[in-house]
Amino acid sequence: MVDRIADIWGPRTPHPRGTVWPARVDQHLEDGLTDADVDRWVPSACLLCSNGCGCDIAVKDGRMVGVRGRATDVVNHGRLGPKGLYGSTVWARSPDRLTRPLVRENGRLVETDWDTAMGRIVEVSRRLLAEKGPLSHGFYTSGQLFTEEYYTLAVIGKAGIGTPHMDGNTRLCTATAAAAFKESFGADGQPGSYTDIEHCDAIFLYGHNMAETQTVLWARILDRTRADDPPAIVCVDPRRTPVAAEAARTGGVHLAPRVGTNLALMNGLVREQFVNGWVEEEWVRRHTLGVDDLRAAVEPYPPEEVARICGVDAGDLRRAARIFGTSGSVLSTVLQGFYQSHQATAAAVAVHNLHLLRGQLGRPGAGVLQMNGQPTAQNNRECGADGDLPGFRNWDNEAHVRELAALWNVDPLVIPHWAPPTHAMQIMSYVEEGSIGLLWISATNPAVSMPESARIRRILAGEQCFTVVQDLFLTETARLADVVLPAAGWGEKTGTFTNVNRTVHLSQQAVDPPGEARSDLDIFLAYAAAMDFRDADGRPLIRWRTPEEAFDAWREATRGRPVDYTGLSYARLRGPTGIPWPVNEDAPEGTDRLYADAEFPTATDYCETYGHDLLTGAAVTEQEHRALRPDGRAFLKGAAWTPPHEETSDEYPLLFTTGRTVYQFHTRTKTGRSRALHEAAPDAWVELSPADAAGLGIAEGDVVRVESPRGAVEVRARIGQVMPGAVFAPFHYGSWDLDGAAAGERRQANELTMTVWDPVSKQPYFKTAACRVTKVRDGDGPAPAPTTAASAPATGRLPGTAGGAPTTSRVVPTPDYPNDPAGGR
Ligand SMILES: Nc1nc2c(c(=O)[nH]1)N[C@H]1C(S)=C(S)[C@@H](COP(=O)(O)OP(=O)(O)OC[C@H]3O[C@@H](n4cnc5c(=O)[nH]c(N)nc54)[C@H](O)[C@@H]3O)O[C@H]1N2
Ligand SMILES: Nc1nc2c(c(=O)[nH]1)N[C@H]1C(S)=C(S)[C@@H](COP(=O)(O)OP(=O)(O)OC[C@H]3O[C@@H](n4cnc5c(=O)[nH]c(N)nc54)[C@H](O)[C@@H]3O)O[C@H]1N2
Ligand code: SF4
Ligand SMILES: [Mo]
Repeated sequence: MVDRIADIWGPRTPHPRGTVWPARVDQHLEDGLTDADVDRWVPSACLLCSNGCGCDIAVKDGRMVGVRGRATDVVNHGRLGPKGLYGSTVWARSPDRLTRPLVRENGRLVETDWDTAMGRIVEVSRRLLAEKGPLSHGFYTSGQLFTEEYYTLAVIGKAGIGTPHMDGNTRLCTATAAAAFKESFGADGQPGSYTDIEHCDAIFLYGHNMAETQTVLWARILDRTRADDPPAIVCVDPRRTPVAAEAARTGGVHLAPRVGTNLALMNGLVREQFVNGWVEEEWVRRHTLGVDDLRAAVEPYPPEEVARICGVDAGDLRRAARIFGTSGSVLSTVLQGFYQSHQATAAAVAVHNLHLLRGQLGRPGAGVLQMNGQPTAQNNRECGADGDLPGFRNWDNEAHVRELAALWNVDPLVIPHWAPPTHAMQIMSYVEEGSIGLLWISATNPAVSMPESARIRRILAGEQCFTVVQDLFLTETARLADVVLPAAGWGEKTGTFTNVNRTVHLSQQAVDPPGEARSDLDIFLAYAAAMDFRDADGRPLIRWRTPEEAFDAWREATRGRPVDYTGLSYARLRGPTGIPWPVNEDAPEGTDRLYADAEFPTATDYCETYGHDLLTGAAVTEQEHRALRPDGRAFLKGAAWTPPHEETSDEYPLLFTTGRTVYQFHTRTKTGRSRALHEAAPDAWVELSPADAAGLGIAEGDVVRVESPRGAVEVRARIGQVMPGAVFAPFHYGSWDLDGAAAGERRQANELTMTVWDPVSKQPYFKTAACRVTKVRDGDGPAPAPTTAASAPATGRLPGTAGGAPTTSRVVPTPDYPNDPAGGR
């Protein structure tokens, strides 16, 4: 029995390099129930991060009462992490679930029936379409719905209404991953595989606290670093995370760059490859474009200059570069410390540059994982509810638009493709100005999660726009809506989703949703029916009714595209494991790793974008792209580092950055309702370095005020592991407590962040702002921060965070995993 709050990664199963990761089945049943109490187990996958661990849901008396990892699943080999174990099922029975639609009457939200709620939406929608046309509609969705739901919404938005104003919170999350893939390789799609962990010599984690944010993947790494012949870990993070600690243990390097200087650091690493002759010249000549421009772009970044800009040691930079340049196989992972920080796409692309220069792609151990965060972010990008065109099609390519028009039997002119799709922050600006008169928000809580919260609250509360919010709970955002629709959640509906390394899972309905709550698919279908969207022949535009029919329709949209689902079906997905796309006649078992033949989807007629200048975001034209004749070669692209938008000053001398703790998921609507997870991280805090805290007269647990030019929070201070000059805040805590009490805005990290975004990916910068910290009063105990992982106190003197109900963890015989280079079928 294991307390998985205290033991985050569970027991080790170390194993030699090149062998299969052993299977270990983790299980948690609520309230001391045992296997004998469970009526049935329903196959699914965990929806609390992008890792997508295969699991079965325990059902008793029509209720979800626990989860068990699936030993046969290629993703997790049976394991689950603290969020998956303790946070997957409890929220579903929470007494404050939304069970009936709400509409605003005289300023207040009141319960109503579906006909009334949907009737209001349809009335506004029809009126706006008649008076102002399609640009009056905006859809802001999620990284947490299912494929079938995104695809349906995409068809509604693009072919039913014809609005370019569609995006997901994926813009806040993994827009940069998608953008970086498109720039380097021509299309979205994860090159690497989790199986690279078993084979590599070194693992580089860039702005990625994997130990807390994909705990099961980190357990997979620990099972190599704690065995013989471990890979060297290199960590790029301004905090001393568990990843950084592992770098020290394995003889790797922890580079802690000043917040906002990632690109300078990357340029330094790339330059070292050239200077030391580590570039695989022949591979680069055959498979890439742009090496001379890249060499010139990184020339101004010798180690001493990088040291000056980033505040890292020049020797450490050289050591990290040497590990990259001399290892036989390297795996890199990238996440929000890059995607949400200054010059995001350029920095993420620089990781590709390193791999391309060294020919480190497409074979076991040599891979890139531009990570996702949300469990279904990938599907939104694939299906195009985020504004992209479905199937990684290029909105700028008339032939791609015609393919979709033929598939949907609509006039190509209906499908918005006259300008780039509108990104989320721009959608909010149109809502602010009132040119978008109907904003439909599904499965996201922007009042807490978007930057510059005061502005977002003002926009959503304003009279100028009619807002619909579709959620499980009355969130901060739902409280500002005109209509609130009660949704069914995970386990209460059926659908598919795709994890970081392209593995598709079928998540089956285990229980009924509460009250009148409906699946997001049913809600979108009901809207489409009420709006009576028709195709060119007058038939209903959307002809599917069930999740499976929606999946089959989506599968057709992937034919001939890189994201090829043609070999997948619900029947196939009911098997023992998720299956990574592409799945087709050539690859019936799916594909573990892309680009094994170093053939990239860059041909002008095939690619998803013609590309951009990484410094300015200026678009490359079709003609320019064609003239380069990329024809399957990857792009090497560089850019100069520029100082971040908001630098420190006398008034705001510290750098503010934000992120996560292992125990909470986002705005906590699920994890906050689990007692174990809630108590492990019950309230907001900020992390200060011991040096800064001493200078400001601040001790552990003191209440401090943190201010930026946009707002302030008052929370307790953890004297922690962040580098001097930086202040770290978790963004999980909104203005309402989960027991329904108002907590005020004084603890919401996004009060301080700013409305700026990357020029290429348009991802907002949650990780750079200037701030000042002052002490408000003495504390009465330690900060409410966990004492484990990256939030551990610098002194290490506080008791360890614990208190998870017992879970079981059993090592079981290791099955064969399809496609696994170390032990597949
Ligand atoms: N427990 C938990 N797990 C999650 C989630 C969750 O909410 N909770 N959310 C999921 C989602 S949607 C996402 S997107 C992922 C995010 O996963 P991560 O990206 O791993 O998480 P973050 O904490 O946002 O940021 C990672 C690290 O970036 C560092 N950082 C901050 N500024 C900079 C900088 O300028 N440069 C560099 N190099 N690093 C910087 C921070 O110190 C932090 O340790 O996690 C997923 N998994
Ligand atoms: N300062 C700062 N801000 C950040 C970040 C950061 O690192 N720092 N990270 C950003 C990132 S990467 C992300 S991903 C976002 C996350 O930000 P949000 O998406 O706003 O966070 P969640 O709390 O996951 O919101 C999801 C909502 O969907 C609801 N929901 C869950 N399942 C379903 C369903 O099946 N149907 C419906 N209709 N609703 C459902 C939940 O109750 C919840 O209210 O935050 C971003 N904001
Ligand atoms: S690693 Fe992610 S997907 Fe796996 S159990 Fe944890 S939260 Fe769920
Ligand atoms: Mo995310």
